[in-house]
Amino acid sequence: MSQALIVIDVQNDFCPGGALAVAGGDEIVAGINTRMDDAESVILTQDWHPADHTSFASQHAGRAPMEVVEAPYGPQVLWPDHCVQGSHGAAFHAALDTRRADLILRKGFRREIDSYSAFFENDQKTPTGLEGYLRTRGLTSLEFVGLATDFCVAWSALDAARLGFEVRVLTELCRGIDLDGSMARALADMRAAGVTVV
Ligand code: VGL
Ligand code: ZN
Repeated sequence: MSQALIVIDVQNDFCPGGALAVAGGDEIVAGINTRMDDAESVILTQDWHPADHTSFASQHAGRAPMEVVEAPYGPQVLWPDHCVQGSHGAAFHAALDTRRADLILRKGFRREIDSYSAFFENDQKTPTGLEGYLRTRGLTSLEFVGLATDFCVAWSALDAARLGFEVRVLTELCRGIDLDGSMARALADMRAAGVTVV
């Protein structure tokens, strides 16, 4: 069984000082670099939004970050502007070793739709292409680390499990946002879906 380490969104905006900072987001970088040594393949994802992305609260008059609106594809949390294409915030954390990456997958680049998962946009239908990449390379066992545990990591791991991959999430190398109990819910959902949460 061939194994891939999938590193989710270790970008400046999700680290302390960033626009959507996750507490301790920078603490996991060194451990992720070490983990790359044992991985057969390393894949990085990069949240990559146009400046007028509809997930930004700034695009909705009278709305504040962390409020939830109804998008055509379901409930959508409104975020502070983050990971704008080409910005410093969208760049990988400077200490992340990007040299080992076989693939850098960008997501969230379409204005009208958010994409937490590395596999599908938030309509849960539009594919990013990652499934095809993994299958054509024969990578069947996936290990997830990165940011944020309860959003992009969890949505990616849940989709991967649903697609039939063997999935592990290393929580020591993840950090979460924890919005209204989202952390406990994400961990429970992943376990219920057959994800090995370590
Ligand atoms: C993420 C919220 C918005 C994440 C990305 O990487 O978990 N969360 N965009
Ligand atoms: Zn985003």
